[in-house]
Amino acid sequence: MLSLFRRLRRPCARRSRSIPMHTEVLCSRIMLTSEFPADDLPADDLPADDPPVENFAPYIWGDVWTTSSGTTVEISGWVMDEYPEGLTVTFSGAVSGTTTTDEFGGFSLITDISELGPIYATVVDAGGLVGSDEMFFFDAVPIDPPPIDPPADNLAPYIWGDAWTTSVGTTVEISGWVMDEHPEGLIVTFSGVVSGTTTTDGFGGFSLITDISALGPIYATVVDAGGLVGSDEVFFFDAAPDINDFSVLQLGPNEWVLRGTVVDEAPVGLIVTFGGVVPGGLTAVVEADGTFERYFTWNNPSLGMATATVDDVWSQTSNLAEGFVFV
Ligand SMILES: [Ca+2]
Ligand SMILES: [Ca+2]
Repeated sequence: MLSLFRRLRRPCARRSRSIPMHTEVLCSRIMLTSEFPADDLPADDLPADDPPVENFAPYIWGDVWTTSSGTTVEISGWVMDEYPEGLTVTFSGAVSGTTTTDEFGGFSLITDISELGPIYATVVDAGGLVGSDEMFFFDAVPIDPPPIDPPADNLAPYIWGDAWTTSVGTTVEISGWVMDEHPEGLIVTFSGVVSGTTTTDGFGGFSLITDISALGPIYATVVDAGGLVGSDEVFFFDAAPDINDFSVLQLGPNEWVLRGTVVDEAPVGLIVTFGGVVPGGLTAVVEADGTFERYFTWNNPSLGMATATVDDVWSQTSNLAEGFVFV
């Protein structure tokens, strides 16, 4: 009984500043009549000469909230009446539907709202008396949220990159950073002598290992979530090879060897070509450590200079190395 009393008080209290005077009177009357509802008392305890309870029109109060899911809203509220349970609440206006009050007069309906506009809730009590309320779904919560504009202070992303050889052929690694308000997950697009894309990590870092078609400019471009663009020109430096310590040695009566070292970013597999006084057509393959040697038979050695040259993977030609042939 006490809980019923409290539940009935709540809507009256919440509406006390705005409900009409007759409603406050009704609230008080409900409290009084509810303290001794006829159903809870034995029949022989009812005063025999009690006048019949006067039926008052139901009072209905409701409000509407977004469910934050599309145009679905929740309407809930209370009906105060001598017998508030099981009454049908009918909605019209921007919402169409019905629901039924619980034992305390509470009701709730989750439904779609067709448009922004007034919602009318109507209830009819057991005696045929009508109560109604007008609810407004505030359009501060938009039915169709407009696209989110980028913040006015969105700054263009800043991108910085560099490229290094992997020391394997023409494969290079390009890596760098994007600085932005939201640097993660941005796509970096490469053009110029490199074609490809990669995605920034949580800190704006990026890396791509790829073949480079030729020595030349590499452009890295990034677009932030607001559509602003940042770009950088990445320079890949690669020097022509150098041949050091080139020598021609006689090992036996007709056995000779050409030796030297290639200094280059990616020396392995380069082909050294020999010339000068040594027999024509001699070449050597450079090892990973840059060294090369070529053994050959030379029956009629000539006094003079042997030469060696090598092209790197970018077809850049080395110095012309010379080694004196002592016969
Ligand atoms: Ca930005
Ligand atoms: Ca080189």
